[in-house]
Amino acid sequence: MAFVNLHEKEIHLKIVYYGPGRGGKTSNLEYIHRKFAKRINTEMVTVKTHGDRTLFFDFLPFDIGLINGFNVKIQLYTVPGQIKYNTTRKLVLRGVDGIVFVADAMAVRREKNIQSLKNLQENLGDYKKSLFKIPFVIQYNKIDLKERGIPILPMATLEKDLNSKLKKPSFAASAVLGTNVIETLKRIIALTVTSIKKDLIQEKKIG
Ligand SMILES: Nc1nc2c(ncn2[C@@H]2O[C@H](COP(=O)(O)OP(=O)(O)OP(=O)(O)O)[C@@H](O)[C@H]2O)c(=O)[nH]1
Ligand SMILES: [Mg+2]
Repeated sequence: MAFVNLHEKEIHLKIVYYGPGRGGKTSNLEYIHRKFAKRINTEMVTVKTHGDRTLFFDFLPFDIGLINGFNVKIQLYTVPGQIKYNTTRKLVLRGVDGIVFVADAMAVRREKNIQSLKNLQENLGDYKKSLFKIPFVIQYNKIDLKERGIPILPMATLEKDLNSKLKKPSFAASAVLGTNVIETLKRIIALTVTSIKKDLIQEKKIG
């Protein structure tokens, strides 16, 4: 459940970008930060090893304004995709309200996507949460590579591999060009806000 301060009328929503190493999670946040630089008056926090790999996580907070009289603050996080950092991934998932799964559309990364989604399911399970219930959006990233002659998986294959059971909203995207990056973000925010509203109404905290 999101952090809700009834006194200050403030809600914090935690959205985590998850997915295989080098899939483009950090690049999504970097694009969002660049695009909304004027409106996001905080710096993006990021810890990288050599070669740009995320070591702990990236963190990007921003306000989306008033919803039902509550000031809604969004906190975007990325996890480190490298297999060896599972403890950190699990920590970042703590208290998560919504998830974007950034899959890598490159044909050579097919198995890595499937492995990473499985890993997400397991880690969420440890928090008694389910991918079927949590606000969730899938992004098939790096579609721009097709133009450069790099083999990309057909969307139908990606959908079959990753979304045939979940049936969640999905976007073909390019985090470097910005294609569908904001659309992905808007969709996950909308799903997360709707889900939190439902929870709050159930608990009769808002009318
Ligand atoms: N061509 C292309 N390259 C991309 C795209 N998104 C990310 N990349 C590149 O892929 C590499 C990895 O991107 P990151 O955003 O660091 O990936 P990550 O998912 O944060 O990786 P980890 O932190 O290791 O989990 C970088 O060199 C990016 O420039 C994309 O849409 N198209
Ligand atoms: Mg990263």
